[in-house]
Amino acid sequence: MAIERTFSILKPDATRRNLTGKINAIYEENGLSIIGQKRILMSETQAKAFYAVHAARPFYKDLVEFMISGPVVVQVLEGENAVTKHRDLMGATNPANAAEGTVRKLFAESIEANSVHGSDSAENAAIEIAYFFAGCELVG
Ligand code: DGI
Repeated sequence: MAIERTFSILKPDATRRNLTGKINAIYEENGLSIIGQKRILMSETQAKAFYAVHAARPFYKDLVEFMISGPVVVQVLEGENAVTKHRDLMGATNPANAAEGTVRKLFAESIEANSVHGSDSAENAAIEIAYFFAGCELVG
C-alpha cells in the first residue's frame, strides 16, 4: 500500500478538554505522521460548506453550531493506508457503537460531540485538505 494522506479534525469537545496531545499520540503511535496542523475557529460559512453533504439532515444545524462552538485542530495525517487506518482508530460515529480502544470510545461525549473527524475516502481527503491547507503548510 502506498503512502497516503488524510484530513483530520479534533472537534471542539476535544480541544475544550485539552485532548489534542492524547489523540495525536494515538495517531502517531499507529504510524500516522502529522504533516500539517493548525488550531482555528471555524466560521459558520466554512462549517456549513464543509458539512454541505449533510445539509438536508435534521442534525445539520446543530452540527454546524457545534463545530463553531470552540476551537478545532485541523490536521493532515500521512502514512500507509492512512484513510482507512485513521477511520479504524476513530471508531464508529456513535460512541455507543465504537470499538474498545478507539478515539471515540475513549473520548467522545455523544454522537454529535464525537471528538474527531476523518475523511472517508482518498478522494474526499484531497478535497478537504485543499479546503483548509495551502501546499506550503504540509511538510511530509
Ligand atoms: O464520518 P463520521 O463523522 O463518522 O460520520 P458522518 O459523516 O455520517 O456524520 C458527520 C457528523 O455528523 C458526525 O461526526 C456527527 C454528526 N452526525 C451524524 N449522524 C448524526 C449526527 N449528529 C446527530 N446529532 N445525529 C445523528 O444521527
